[in-house]
Amino acid sequence: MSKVYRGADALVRTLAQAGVRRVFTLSGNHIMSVFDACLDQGISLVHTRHEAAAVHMADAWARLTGEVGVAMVTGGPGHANAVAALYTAQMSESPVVLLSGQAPEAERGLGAFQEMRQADMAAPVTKASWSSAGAAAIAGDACAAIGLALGGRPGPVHLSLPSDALEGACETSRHAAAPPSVAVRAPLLAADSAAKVVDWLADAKRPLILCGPASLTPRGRRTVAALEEHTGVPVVGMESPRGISDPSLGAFPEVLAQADRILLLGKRLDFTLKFGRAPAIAARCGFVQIDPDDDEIHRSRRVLGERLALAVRADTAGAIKQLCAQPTRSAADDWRNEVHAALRARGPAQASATAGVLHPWEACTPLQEILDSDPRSVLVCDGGEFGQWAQACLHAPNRLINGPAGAIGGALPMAVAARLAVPDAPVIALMGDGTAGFHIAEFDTALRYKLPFVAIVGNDARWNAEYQIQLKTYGKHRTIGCELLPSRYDHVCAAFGGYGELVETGDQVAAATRRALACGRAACINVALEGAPAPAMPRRPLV
Ligand SMILES: Cc1ncc(C[n+]2csc(CCOP(=O)(O)OP(=O)(O)O)c2C)c(N)n1
Ligand SMILES: [Mg+2]
Repeated sequence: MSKVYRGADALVRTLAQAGVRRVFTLSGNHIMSVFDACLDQGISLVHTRHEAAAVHMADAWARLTGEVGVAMVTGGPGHANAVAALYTAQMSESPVVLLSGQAPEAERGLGAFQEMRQADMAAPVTKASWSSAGAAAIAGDACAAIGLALGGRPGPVHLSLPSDALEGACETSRHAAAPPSVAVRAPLLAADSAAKVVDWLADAKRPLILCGPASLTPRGRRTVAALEEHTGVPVVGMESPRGISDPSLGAFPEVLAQADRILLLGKRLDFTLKFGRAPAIAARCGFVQIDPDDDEIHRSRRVLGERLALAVRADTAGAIKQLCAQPTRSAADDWRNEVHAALRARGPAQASATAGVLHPWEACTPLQEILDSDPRSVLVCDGGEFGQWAQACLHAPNRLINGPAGAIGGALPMAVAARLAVPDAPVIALMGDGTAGFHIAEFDTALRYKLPFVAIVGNDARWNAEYQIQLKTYGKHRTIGCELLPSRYDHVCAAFGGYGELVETGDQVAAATRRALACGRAACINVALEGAPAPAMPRRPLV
């Protein structure tokens, strides 16, 4: 075996120097040199059953650890499969780098095997997307990709790697670039701007600080909690595709409509906030925005006009620190209590009227005790109606949801990566039956790598979220194309070698989940479910 130092070696060395410990991947012709190079650099590969699953895993890893999450796939169709999952990472502001092998540069334009305009394809769902120019460029490109993903508003970056660049020789000393020690950040918020913002908030009667997904990582949640403590202004994190109707925010719309001043702190003014329009937000409510992106600020200016009192381009995490460094001014405790009561508000307990099936409330609530049993528990919730119930009923210090992208299917692979990121705590992932089918083969990945977690599949034998839309919009005689079979997803998991149980009564949920956790293998609890609509916003906050 020759010991030529290749582009692939430069890539892997650069990743290792940047602190990357594992790469989520699926093999393919164009990237086998990188697999080979990983043997020498101590980077572990987690190889999956679908390229989109590899990206979802990198996304979950990034959100839970705060590190960059790296996915690597082969060129052409492997790349195309991966791109779909980048949208979830993009909307969740998750620092992911997708490395895709590519047809060799020497064959470009000749109709090469799996030749495709890969960088163009990934561009709309990434912060930056390009193809490496050759072996000598790879280390620098990898550094740049990581720095870009982590900096500013975090998000996915794509780098295509022609196979002849990966396999081509490059010089060790010249081309192993220094590791990216710091991300490419937006400017720091100046102290006088921070003082102005704090004063502006203190002069409000009913102020709110709204944060976006990047501030809702485990570390982010701790810093925004400190910001609320310091300023006395309620801070609300928003990361749901259902926006202000996020079921985990209870009666939030009631207090949002009363706010007189809102600080958008890295929070986009988009559909999740009804574009700032009344009645969701009062027409006279003023705004200040601190955001790492000029584009976001321009958009807010266009939409809000004079209601935007001040807008500053600045790094979000740095701005939180700077705001916390300002002297506090007295804040209205009544308002803060009112906001908290609204956020806590939930509808009443629910039960299914049909024997042998559970209402989603009965399927979810028994799990809280298990999540509470460990301070590092991980809760993963997908979308769909069952996902909304899970988000309304359950909370945990480590929480991953599908995010503003609103794409379903990521929860199962995310749970696998969550187990790697948080090795010794319970990982519980809740998803609908339709959703479970997207990446069900990732039970195999979990079993191969001995990564136990419990998937709770709410099985109502339909794509219920869409069925509910049909009921409301077209009536009960015009439902079509949303029915599924009451399939035994627990048996599917068992067939891969995992643990499975069927649950048909509420009192079995906690016991079955405990048995699943105790068995130490990936597990699926298939819950026979009544297809209820997502929880409606409770009308009056319960204090
Ligand atoms: C990738 C993707 N495809 C389709 C949709 C549309 N969609 C949203 S929820 C949903 C139904 C989900 O069904 P299931 O997982 O069974 O959950 P349920 O709503 O039945 O509880 C569908 C099809 C989507 N959001 N994302
Ligand atoms: Mg369903």
